[in-house]
Amino acid sequence: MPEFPPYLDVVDSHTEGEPTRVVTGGWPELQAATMGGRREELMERFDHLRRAVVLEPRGFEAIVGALLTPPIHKESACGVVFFNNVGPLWMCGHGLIGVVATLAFLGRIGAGLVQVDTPAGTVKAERAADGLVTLQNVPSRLHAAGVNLDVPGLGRVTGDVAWGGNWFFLAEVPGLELDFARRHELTLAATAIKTALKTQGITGAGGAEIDHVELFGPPSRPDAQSRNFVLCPGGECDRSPCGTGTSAKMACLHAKGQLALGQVWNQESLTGSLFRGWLEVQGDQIIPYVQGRAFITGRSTLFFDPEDPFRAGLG
Ligand code: PYC
Repeated sequence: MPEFPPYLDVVDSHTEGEPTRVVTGGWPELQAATMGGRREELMERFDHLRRAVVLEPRGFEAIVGALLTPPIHKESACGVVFFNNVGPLWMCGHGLIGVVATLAFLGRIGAGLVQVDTPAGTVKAERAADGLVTLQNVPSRLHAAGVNLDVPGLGRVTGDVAWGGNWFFLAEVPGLELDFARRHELTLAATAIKTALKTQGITGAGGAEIDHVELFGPPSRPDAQSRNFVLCPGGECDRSPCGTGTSAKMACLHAKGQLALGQVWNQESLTGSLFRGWLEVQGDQIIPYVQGRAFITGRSTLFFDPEDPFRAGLG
């Protein structure tokens, strides 16, 4: 059995409904010099701690973990490696907003601009005095438009492949009601799409696995343009509108001439919460901005009793 530290300090929050657990202390320091290297190191050396933090009995499958590390760039406040119930993420929009709220809660930052290094690249966020966070995400792009998939049980599904800090397949599937109460049915449909992507050899750039599926339908809020359902890599759905997913969506709309630079896109989630987003251009890159709010829900210390058969998590 790999070694456990005596304890881990964590702060819990949710961003527009989606939980984040930030590990603020107790995790042995990662040695890799790059954020990509730290992501690998987390998988290779500390998978037992990833599982222990986010899985039952200490967590549950929708929680995204965020390990704070020293920064890579001297202008950054910290680095962060995100992880979920099956492994590390490249980037996480709701999680980054949760990290900013957590740093503010701990008194490590005030209102204003903060820069954070992630495995997908360095991002910036601005925290207003009232707690609203505006994330400036990594450059996002449409990778392949109008991809046809034959999906058992659903038939022909046409969608786009895009990068928003994670890889997404984005589609509208008529007949599916995007309601939190229907999440199990939606999860089955999105999982069938993910399986079809794999069997039909459809990937992101360089053969990267498309590990998020995002389905769209009409909004229920008058202030939103669209409602979504996002299947995350571990089979859970995002309770927020998904920061990287909203970024990918805006990049697709822009590439198709349906969203101008600076035009606001209000993305509603499956739970009715909202991210406000827009795009800017920097050189030849499209930079998404995503605005949302996180609330601190707890602060605790996790213990790993050597006698506990489930100290490395369940499942
Ligand atoms: O907000 O980017 C996001 C995200 C990814 C997975 C869950 N949330």
